[in-house]
Amino acid sequence: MKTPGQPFSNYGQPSLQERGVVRWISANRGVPGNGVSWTPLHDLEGTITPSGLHFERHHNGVPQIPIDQHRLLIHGQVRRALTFSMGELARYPIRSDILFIECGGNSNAGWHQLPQQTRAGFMHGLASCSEWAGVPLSLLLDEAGVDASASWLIAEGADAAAIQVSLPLAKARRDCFVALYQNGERIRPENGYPLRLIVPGWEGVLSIKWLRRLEVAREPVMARNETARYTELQPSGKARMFTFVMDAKSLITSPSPGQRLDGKGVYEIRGLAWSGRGRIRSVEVSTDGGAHWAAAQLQQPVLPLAFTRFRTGWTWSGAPAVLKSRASDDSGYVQPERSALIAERGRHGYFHYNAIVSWQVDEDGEISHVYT
Ligand SMILES: Nc1nc2c(c(=O)[nH]1)N[C@H]1C(S)=C(S)[C@@H](COP(=O)(O)O)O[C@H]1N2
Ligand SMILES: [Mo]
Repeated sequence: MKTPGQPFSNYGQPSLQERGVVRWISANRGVPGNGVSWTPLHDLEGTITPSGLHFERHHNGVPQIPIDQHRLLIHGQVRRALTFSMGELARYPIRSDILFIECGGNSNAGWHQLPQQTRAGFMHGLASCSEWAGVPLSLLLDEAGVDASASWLIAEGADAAAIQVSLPLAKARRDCFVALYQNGERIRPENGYPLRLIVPGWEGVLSIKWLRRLEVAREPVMARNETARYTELQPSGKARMFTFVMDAKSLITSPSPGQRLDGKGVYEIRGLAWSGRGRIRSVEVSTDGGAHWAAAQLQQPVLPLAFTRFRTGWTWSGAPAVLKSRASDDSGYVQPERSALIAERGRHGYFHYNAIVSWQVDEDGEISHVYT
């Protein structure tokens, strides 16, 4: 208190003492620029993911795009094709929504035979939640004049992956938008600067980053990532595809593996829940491996298609305990136990793993991931 502090800065950074709170990067060595980075959900509170910690999934690196040269093209089955500069787009009415984005491959280590031992965010953190602001697609589609014969929208990004996805037009009109802003500032390069598609509640792959082209079409494009990927063989022998919606999931972020309970006594169990179908209606927590459940408190406001924070008090006796959380959404969907998910989907799953997660607390207060 006896000397002045540090000078001001043009752009703030977290305290140096928090430098351990970072994304965990898993790069695909064979393919340059291909990989993921995970949000450290276990180190965060509240529901908004700081932009610098938003998870990343890149198929071919992060393109550096000059905002004044970038254009969005809307064409295909339309009365007239349209091209927008970013400045022109910014003159349209903008709306903002707090929404999660989750990769369809998030939590896929849950399909492994043995429970993976990593920090909670490094298994389930291909999911993040931001306030996204941009122009509703319905406005732009109406201006282009969509042909009545069209029922799909094909979106393409400007990265070297040339990734394309197909989206039903009805969804595009209902709540999709092209975003220019993330958490109040321009979208970060990693998350799609200067323009990205936002497809609320559906597989992250549909939210095309560095968006350059929207084609109104009669049929889906059947690109590699919606045929060879994002399809799964079912026990019936048929493969499912276009499994767009992300089902309800919940996760206890604290206590969680890598943290340690410091002796018996009172703790708060804290976690996140979300659903691609709508609002989280309830989250139940069990501290005895699923024998008994009690409703946790939901932090208000509970927003549709957004992270919802849940919390509940717990007195730890010092004896081994298994902690679980179970989310339900307003469509009536209830997050399944792992055994039920496997019974329904079989053993060829890779995407859409959303089973109940179990953390075991041992006598020393150490926490590990278990299957029950
Ligand atoms: N152009 C482009 N868009 C893309 C991708 C990509 O590699 N290129 N990855 C997709 C996938 S699989 C996901 S899960 C989300 C990840 O968005 P984020 O990196 O902002 O978290 O972007 C999607 N959009
Ligand atoms: Mo993804």
